[in-house]
Amino acid sequence: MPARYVLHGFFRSGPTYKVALALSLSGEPYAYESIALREGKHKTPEFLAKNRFGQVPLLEDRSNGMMVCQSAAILDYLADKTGKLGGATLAERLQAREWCLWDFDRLALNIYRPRAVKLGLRQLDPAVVTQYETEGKAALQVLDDWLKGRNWLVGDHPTFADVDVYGVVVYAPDGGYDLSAFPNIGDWMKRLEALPGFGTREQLLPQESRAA
Ligand SMILES: N[C@@H](CCC(=O)N[C@@H](CS)C(=O)NCC(=O)O)C(=O)O
Repeated sequence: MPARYVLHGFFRSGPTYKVALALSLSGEPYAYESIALREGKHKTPEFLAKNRFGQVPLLEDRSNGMMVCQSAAILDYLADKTGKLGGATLAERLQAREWCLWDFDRLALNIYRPRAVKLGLRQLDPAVVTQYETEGKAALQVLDDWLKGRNWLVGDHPTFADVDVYGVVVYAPDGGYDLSAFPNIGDWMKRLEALPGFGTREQLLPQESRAA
């Protein structure tokens, strides 16, 4: 029987990695559809019919035909469907969502954009990059302070908040950030990397499509 989920994504996409990581940590097999962003495959009528924003990741649930976009919404959906990584209570679920919203507001772009510049995927005025870096460091400090004396972002167990934020922080060195300045983040990353089902970007995001 084919896998229930199809992840449509791009191997260099941080938000795609978040979803692949949540699926893997949840022990959920998935097919992978590689979307060639450089060829504009995400802006074709066929893809836009599945995701109005014309972006990856997109999660297809073959059991009910649902197409879910925006990585944080996908993580929330998967927690609902798998019963994993969703927090122990409604309060924890809400806190996990709060972290995801904070992440995209304060952390993600400040890391992803300087990384894209370093990889030659974007060209930005150096003053803009400096602004991203200043705000990125401030956000990393908030995260590091929160993790002092805590194993996980929410409650006593890993949730999709950890996956969401890890899926950004792991790209920070590519963006020129020195994570050794944030020891609590480093310890937390090691804890997450030790979880059963953990896979690196390279392990979870192939450059080619993969059936399952
Ligand atoms: N907030 C979205 C961001 C998704 C996103 O930025 N995707 C990028 C790839 S990493 C993309 O599809 N870029 C092409 C575009 O926006 O046209 C999420 O978390 O899923």
